[in-house]
Amino acid sequence: MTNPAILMPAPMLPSVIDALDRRFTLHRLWEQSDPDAFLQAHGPAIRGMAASTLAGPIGAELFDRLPALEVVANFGVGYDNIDVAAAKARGITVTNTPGVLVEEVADLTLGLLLATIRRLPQGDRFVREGRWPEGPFPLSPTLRGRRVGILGLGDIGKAVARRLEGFGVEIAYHKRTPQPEIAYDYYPDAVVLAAACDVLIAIVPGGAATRHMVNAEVLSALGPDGVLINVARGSVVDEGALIAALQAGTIGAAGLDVFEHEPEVPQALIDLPNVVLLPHLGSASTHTRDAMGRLVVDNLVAWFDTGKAVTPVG
Ligand code: NAP
Ligand code: 8YV
Repeated sequence: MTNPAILMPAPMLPSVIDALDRRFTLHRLWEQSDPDAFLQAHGPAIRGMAASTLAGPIGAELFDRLPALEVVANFGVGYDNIDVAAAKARGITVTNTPGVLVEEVADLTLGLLLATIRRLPQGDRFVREGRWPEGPFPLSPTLRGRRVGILGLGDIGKAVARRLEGFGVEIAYHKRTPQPEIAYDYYPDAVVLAAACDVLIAIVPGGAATRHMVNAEVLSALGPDGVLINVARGSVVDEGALIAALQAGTIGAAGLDVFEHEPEVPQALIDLPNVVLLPHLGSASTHTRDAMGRLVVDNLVAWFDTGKAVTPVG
């Protein structure tokens, strides 16, 4: 019996490629000189896909060229890169990588929060530029006495909250469904959460439902000492409104791991002194990316061995 054919639209970790090569007939779309002709010739035989955000949006247009597609295994817990409704309409199962990256992303979130409030990258630059002998680095704002609002108290939001408890700050949250068993104060939307807090951490999924959830009104409610941390998706924050708020001093600072048009970062953000910018590093350790890669492979293997994925979405 021939191995099921799997399409990989964009490169993934060598460990993932090797594992899929051993078990399946793996087609590397990005290596094809004419991807269109390749899909024309081989699309009808493709039964699985290993996807990532590097491949761009995956939806009806591609699915129509893959009539035998059964399963799309996404490298990432967020799957806003995939049109799940279009997949569902065609009976295609979508999987993601929950669990294995939760603690890593939460660690990064706390690192970004401290770096932003205590201006750690700015301090590092100060030393490297030889400016310390000229006088001390200016005093920074503080995390002390702050109230932190978590927008999206899911797996990662809860892991962030657990860490914040150790920092002795007050915690509040917003999500669509309140969880009365959780001791933190619940707020019914992003504006009232921001008004009650002076740090806002965005960790909701991306997509239409959360697009620009952090807008000018939310930023204004956060206030002039307010700090925004975005580790969710760039689409969650209205980047234009954020730049305007930072320039006007409507909020105090921002720490951003994600952007509306990655890997492009607006020059206006780069020029601002009160912003810490990271290139989407949330899960980006060797340890965690390897675990995510194994789950992508496990999902495809389980699907073709048993007809059931390990971590299907929805
Ligand atoms: P999760 O466990 O599914 O949690 C998502 C949370 O967001 C839940 O509390 C959910 O609660 C809430 N939510 C969903 N839609 C909402 C809406 N429209 N309005 C308000 N709240 C909403 O997911 P997770 O594992 O914590 O991951 C969250 C997201 O983080 C991912 O989808 C991804 O976009 C992002 N992420 C980023 C990185 C990075 O590298 N920066 C890494 C991993 C993940 P309700 O359903 O009650 O609303
Ligand atoms: C990955 C992420 O960097 O899991 C997610 O949702 O944003 C990150 O862990 C990304 O998915 C890699 O493509």
